[in-house]
Amino acid sequence: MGHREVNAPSVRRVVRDADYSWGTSAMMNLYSGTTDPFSHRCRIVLYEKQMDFQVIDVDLFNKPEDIAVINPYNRVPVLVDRDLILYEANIINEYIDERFPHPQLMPPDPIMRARARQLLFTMEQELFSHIEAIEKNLKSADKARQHIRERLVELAPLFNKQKHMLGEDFSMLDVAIAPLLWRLDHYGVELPKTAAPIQKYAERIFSRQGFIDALTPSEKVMRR
Ligand SMILES: N[C@@H](CCC(=O)N[C@@H](CS)C(=O)NCC(=O)O)C(=O)O
Repeated sequence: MGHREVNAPSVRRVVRDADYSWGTSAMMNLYSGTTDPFSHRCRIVLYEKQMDFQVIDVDLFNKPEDIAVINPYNRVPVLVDRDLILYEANIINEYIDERFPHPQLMPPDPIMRARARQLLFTMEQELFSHIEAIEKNLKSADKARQHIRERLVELAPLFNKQKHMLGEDFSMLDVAIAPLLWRLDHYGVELPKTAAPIQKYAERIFSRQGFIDALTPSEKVMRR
C-alpha cells in the first residue's frame, strides 16, 4: 500500500517497485523521486488540482532502467499521459496547468505569464542550480548554501508587501520555490532573523492541503 491511500481518495495511487507499464493507463502517471525537489514541484501541482493521477515512486539510489527509456536525460520527474511523455518539472507543470485549469497557477494574461516564465528561469539559475552541490556534498556545497541564503534574504522583504511570489494569489512561482523552502534545514541553510517574512510565507505555503498531501514520507521527516 502506498502512503497516499491513508488520507486521499483512492484514485490517487502511489505505485512502488512495480508497474512500470507506461503509456497504457488512462490516468496521468508521474514518475517521481521520493526526495527530489523537482518531482516535489509536480506532485504539488497534481494535488492542488485534485485530479485523478498516479504517482510512481522512483528510488534514485536504485533507479529502474525504464526511466532512461522515457527520459533521454535519465532523470525524474517524468509525466506520462497516454502517449505524451514530458520531462523537466516546469514543462510538466505548465502542461498540467493547461489540461486542468482550476485553480489556474500560471497568470492568464500573456505579459504576466511571460514574466512568470522569466522568474521561473531566474529561480533555476539563482537557487535550484546550487542544490546539486549540497545534495552531492561537493566541495562547493558551503558556497552553494551561502548563495541560496543571500538570494532568499534579498527576496524576504517582498513578503512584507504581498502574500505570495506574484502578488496575492498562490501561483506556479510558489509551487516552484516551495520544495527548496521545505528543505532549508535538511540542506543546512540557516536564514538570519532579517529573513523572517520569507519564513512566514513558507509556513503559509506549508499549511496548504495540496502541499501537505504531496509530501512523501521521506520528505515529511526533512523538517522538524
Ligand atoms: N531540471 C530538471 C532537474 C531534474 C533532476 O535533476 N532530477 C534528478 C534528481 S534531483 C535526477 O533524476 N537525477 C538522476 C539520478 O540521480 O540518477 C527538472 O526540472 O526536472
